[in-house]
Amino acid sequence: MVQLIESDILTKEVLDWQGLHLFHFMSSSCSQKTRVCLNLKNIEWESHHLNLSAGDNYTDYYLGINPRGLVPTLIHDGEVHIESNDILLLLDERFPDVKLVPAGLEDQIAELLHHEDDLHLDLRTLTFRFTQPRGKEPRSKETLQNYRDRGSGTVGGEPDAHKDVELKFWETAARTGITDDAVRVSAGRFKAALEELEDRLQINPYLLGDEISVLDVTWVIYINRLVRCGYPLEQLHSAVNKWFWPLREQPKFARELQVPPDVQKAVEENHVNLRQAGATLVDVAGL
Ligand SMILES: N[C@@H](CCC(=O)N[C@@H](CS)C(=O)NCC(=O)O)C(=O)O
Repeated sequence: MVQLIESDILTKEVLDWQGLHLFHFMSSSCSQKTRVCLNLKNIEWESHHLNLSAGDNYTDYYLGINPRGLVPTLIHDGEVHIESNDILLLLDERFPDVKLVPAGLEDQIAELLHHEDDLHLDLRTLTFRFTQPRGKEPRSKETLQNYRDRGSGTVGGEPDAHKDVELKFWETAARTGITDDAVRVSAGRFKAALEELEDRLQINPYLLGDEISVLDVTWVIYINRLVRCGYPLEQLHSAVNKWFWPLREQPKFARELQVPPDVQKAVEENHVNLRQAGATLVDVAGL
């Protein structure tokens, strides 16, 4: 579990906050899965919305709360928790009325969530190339300098290497764009992961058996994004497709996955242009 210690946190006021507070962004996948779990568990929480496109996550204030500058961050009675999957596991322990981590499956779930988290930058790679156009420099030099300079830079009192991984992603994106090679690698990883899900869903209605778990939530969110990128879900993974849509349409999921009409329009126009140019996700990745 990644719970920050006092020296990691420079925005000290949050240490006095009571109740449950979530820093999140409407269209961030990690925020979406956290909000869906909160909905499924009927937990009340206070919203602190950040706009990642506007660099709200790189202010002194927010980097003083989460030194990684990522969303989500959960604050529970003054404790600051980062890393969405750890947050989901923590919520399941502290609010057990609706269980999303079935008893006996804790270790297996932790491992499977770890694998899902490993694919996070692959999801970002595909998102930034195949949803709405993001421009040549998705995060400006000035924004990235703020990111470098601000916050404690530590997690658990130790210098945090995650920040360098993030900086490298944005700097590479600005230098080379999202390349065809990067797309092929990321799409290939997802295809392999979805083949494993397909096997699971041949024998069970949900990924880990007869009941919904956090693993279903996290994968619905990822797959929703892949579909938005033009991933051919129905053609490649029919059992996943059959499991995905009814869950995605449930109100506790659907309300967290809404897209503003102007963004939806931009995505659709982009897909038309990509089709005309023979440069869709299917074309580039050879799916
Ligand atoms: N492993 C982290 C990843 C968090 C993450 O990368 N969040 C993204 C949004 S989904 C973010 O904050 N991105 C920063 C940005 O786009 O500037 C977690 O699961 O919480």
